[in-house]
Amino acid sequence: GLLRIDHVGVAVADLDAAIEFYARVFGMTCVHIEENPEQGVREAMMRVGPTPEGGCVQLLAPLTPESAIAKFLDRSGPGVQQVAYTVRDVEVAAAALRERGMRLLYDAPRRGTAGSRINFVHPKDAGGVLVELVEPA
Ligand code: MC0
Repeated sequence: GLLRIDHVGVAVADLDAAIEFYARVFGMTCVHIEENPEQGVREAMMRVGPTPEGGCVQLLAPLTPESAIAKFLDRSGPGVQQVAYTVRDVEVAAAALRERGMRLLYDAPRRGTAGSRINFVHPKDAGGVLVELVEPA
């Protein structure tokens, strides 16, 4: 099952400007920056509060015009793009959700932030929310 909220993903056009904004306005701390070419993103993890228990906002900027984030920005503008949940085993969690009628985007997990293994539930099956499953490294 789902263990906790891992992060909330927010699509942004300019990653550096968004990092500065979340730090200055909300007092969040940038704890990780990574480029993920397979996902077409440059992303930053912004920790909420002083300890990891506070969770993270993940800022997502597009690497290419064809990427999922570029498409999202074109269609919807900046804003919440996904809600991600931590799971112990992404394949087990994906199988359980498939059994409940959800379409998973990938047959096999792909690589996410910091060596995690990830999959997604199609937003059309989850009430308009792109749901990500994250098995941390
Ligand atoms: C699209 N739709 C969304 C949505 N994206 N609804 C809610 N949240 C989103 N993020 C809606 C569209 O408005 C459309 O609705 C319908 O879904 C189908 O759209 P589509 O044109 O068929 O599909 P696309 O091309 O927009 O793709 C959507 C899809 C794609 C979710 C399949 O974005 C995708 O593959 N996402 C998974 C990968 C990803 O998001 N990577 C970036 C984060 P209507 O009503 O108009 O039909 S990388 C990441 O998250 C990693 C680094 C990590 O955390 O570790």
